[in-house]
This record gives sequence, C-alpha cells and structure tokens, in this order.
Amino acid sequence: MSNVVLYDYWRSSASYRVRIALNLLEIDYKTVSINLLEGAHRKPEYLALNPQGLVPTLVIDGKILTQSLAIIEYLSELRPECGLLPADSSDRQKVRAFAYAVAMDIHPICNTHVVAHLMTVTDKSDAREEWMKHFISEGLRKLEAMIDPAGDGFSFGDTPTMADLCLVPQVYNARRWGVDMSGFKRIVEIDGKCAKLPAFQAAHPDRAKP
Ligand SMILES: N[C@@H](CCC(=O)N[C@@H](CS)C(=O)NCC(=O)O)C(=O)O
Repeated sequence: MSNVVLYDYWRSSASYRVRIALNLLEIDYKTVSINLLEGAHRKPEYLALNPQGLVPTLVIDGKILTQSLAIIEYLSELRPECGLLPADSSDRQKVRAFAYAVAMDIHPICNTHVVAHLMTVTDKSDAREEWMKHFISEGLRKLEAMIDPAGDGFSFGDTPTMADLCLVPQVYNARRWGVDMSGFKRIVEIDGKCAKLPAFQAAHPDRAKP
C-alpha cells in the first residue's frame, strides 16, 4: 500500500495536472476525493491540510504539499531524468512560462468560487457559460501563439513537460464548456498526442471519478 496520498477532485484541472505527473514519474499513490460540490474543501479537517481550501494536496515523504505547480516541481526534482522540467535553464524558463500562463492567468479567473461569485452579481442566467467560454478561448488563443511552430509533438520538445501537464487539463475544461477548438490547431494536436500516453489516460477525469 502506497504512503503517497493525493487529495483531489476528479474534475479539478489542478488535480488532473498532478495525477499526470505522478503517473509519468511512476509514483504509486492513492487518492482521497474532496468533493468540491459538497464543500468538502471547506471542512476543518481538509483546511488543516490545505489552509487555502483548494485541491490538490499531496502527502508524500511525510510532507504535506499544496499548489499543483509547486508539487510538480517538487516531484520533478525527485526524478529530474524524467524531463518534466528541461535541464537547460532557458528551455526550463519557456516551459514554466507556458505552464504559468495556464495556471496563473487562465485558471484563477475560471475557478469555481470566482464564477460562483459572478452569478451572485448578475441576473444573466447564461453569464457562467459566457464567462468561461470567453476567458478560456482568449487564454487558448495566446497559448497557441506561444507554442514553437517547429515543435516536436509536445508543447516544448519531443517529450511531455510541465507545460503539457497544464495544457491537457485546460483543453479538457475548454471542451467541457463547449469552447470552439477549431482555431487551435497546435493545441489540439498536442492534446491528441498526449491522449495516446498511458500516464495521461490514467489521469483523465473519467478514470478519476470516484
Ligand atoms: N493555484 C492552485 C489552484 C487550485 C485550485 O484552484 N483548485 C480548484 C479546483 S481546480 C479548487 O479547489 N477550487 C475550489 C473553489 O474554487 O472553491 C493550484 O494550482 O493548486
């Protein structure tokens, strides 16, 4: 039985990123589902692990880790040979810039509590859908331009990096909200390539659903 425990929610894209990383690094783990719809992330027992009340949280090596990208960087330092972050510092900067564009620019404005608040300040019943489609499309358009046209199958280089770990859950979310993906050719290709890899398949929300 593994000592590594991931507190996640099946549909959470931040959790999805960490599931892919654990699978790629072949770290055995079990999951504990924190049901965001039922408010389990706001219960005292979960806040004791993650004072921000956000998923994911990873318990590993006797440590409690929060923030998906900080978790992925920790895991990547355990297994640098897996290349989640490239060895070269300027390549690594590019991977981080792309991953941060997803995790710090797109994701926070489309988060559950942000959109829940939006719905309290408007009478428009379709405001949620309109908001999600608008900000995800805008974000994907900028990401599409950041991908190297001479790239080799993945967002950067010929193996998955932290950039792809952020991109794939964002694409899942875009499809869930019915974003038109026809203008994002490179993104769709990279997503398709990742979808063929077992580590990405095993992390998919449909497989993570409790
Ligand atoms: N920057 C954080 C974001 C985590 C986050 O926002 N998680 C979402 C699910 S994807 C969440 O817990 N949302 C709960 C809420 O909005 O109330 C990370 O990358 O770990």
